[in-house]
Amino acid sequence: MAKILVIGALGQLGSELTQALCEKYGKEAVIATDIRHPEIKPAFPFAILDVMDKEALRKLVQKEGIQQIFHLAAILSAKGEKNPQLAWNLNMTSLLNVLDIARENNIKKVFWPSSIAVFGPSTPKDNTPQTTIMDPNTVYGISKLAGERWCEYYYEKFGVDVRSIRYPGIISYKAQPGGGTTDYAIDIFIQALTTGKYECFLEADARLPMMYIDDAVRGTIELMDADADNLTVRSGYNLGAMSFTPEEIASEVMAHLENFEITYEPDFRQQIAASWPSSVDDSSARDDWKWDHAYDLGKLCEVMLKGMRELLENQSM
Ligand code: AKB
Repeated sequence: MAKILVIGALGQLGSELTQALCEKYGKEAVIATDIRHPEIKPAFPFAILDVMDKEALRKLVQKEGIQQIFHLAAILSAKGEKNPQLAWNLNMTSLLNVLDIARENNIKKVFWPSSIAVFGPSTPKDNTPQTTIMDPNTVYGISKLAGERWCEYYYEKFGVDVRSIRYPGIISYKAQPGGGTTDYAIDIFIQALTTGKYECFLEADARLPMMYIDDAVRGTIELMDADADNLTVRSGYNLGAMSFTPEEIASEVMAHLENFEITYEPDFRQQIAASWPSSVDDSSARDDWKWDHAYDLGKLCEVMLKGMRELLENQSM
C-alpha cells in the first residue's frame, strides 16, 4: 500500500488535509506526525516527529515504506518576525531534510506549501503574475522564496517530484492558524460571535487574496493527483479564490449580525500585508491542472459563521 506521511498534521491546514487524505486513501495509508501531542486522540494513525531530526525522519520513512510526503510544518509571517533566526532555521532546515530524505529513498512525490509571502513591495500588486519581481521583506517570505528555489533545484537536478502552491490566507474554523498576517479574517468571526466587536490589526482597506480551507485542501490533492507531464511550474503555483479588505468582510459579517462593530488599530502586520499582492493571476494552475475555486466571500461568511457558532456552542457545553 502507498503510504503517505504528513508532517505538521495538527496545524490549520494539516489537520483538515490529513482527514481528507484518510477519506481518499484509507486511514491505514496515512501517518500523521507533529512535534506536539494532540489535545484529543486524533482519528488517524499519529506519531510524534521533529522534522529537524533528520535521522528520526529517515527511520520513520524507511520503517513505514513512505512513498509520499506532505511537509506542512512552518513558522508563519507574523510569528517569524518575532524570531527571525528561528523561523529561517526551522523553515529551511526542515525542507532540506525532507528533500534529501525524499531523494535518498526514492519518494514518489513531495508536497511543500509556499505562500503569497514570496512577493514583496516591488511586485505588481493586482493580478500578480506567476513569474514576476519577487523581493519579500519578511523572514517567512524569504524562506518561502528560497524554499521554492530549492524545490525546483531538487526537481531539475535529482528528479524529486516536488509540487507546491503559493497559498493565500487560508480561512477555517476547526483548527487555529499559527501566527499569520491573514489570521484577522478568522479572528473576526470568533469575536463577532463572542463579543460582537473586533479590533482589526490591519487597515480597513488592506486587500489580500484569501481562500476557504475546503478549496485549499481540494486544490492540494488535485495538484498531487495531476499528471507530472502537465505541470509547467516547479517552484510554487499561484492559487486564487477571492480577495477582500477588512472593511468588506466586516460588512458581510454585518449582513448576518447587524450589531457587529469593527475598529482599526493597525500594528506591524499592516506593513507585511502592504507588501503582499491584493490578487493573484492563477492561470497556470487553471490551465495545467484545471484549478477552480468554489468559495467566494458570501459563501465563506455563511460557512464560517455556521461552523464557528457550532464549535463555540460545543465548547461551552
Ligand atoms: C500568513 O499570513 O503568514 C500566512 C500566509 C499568507 O502564508 N497565512
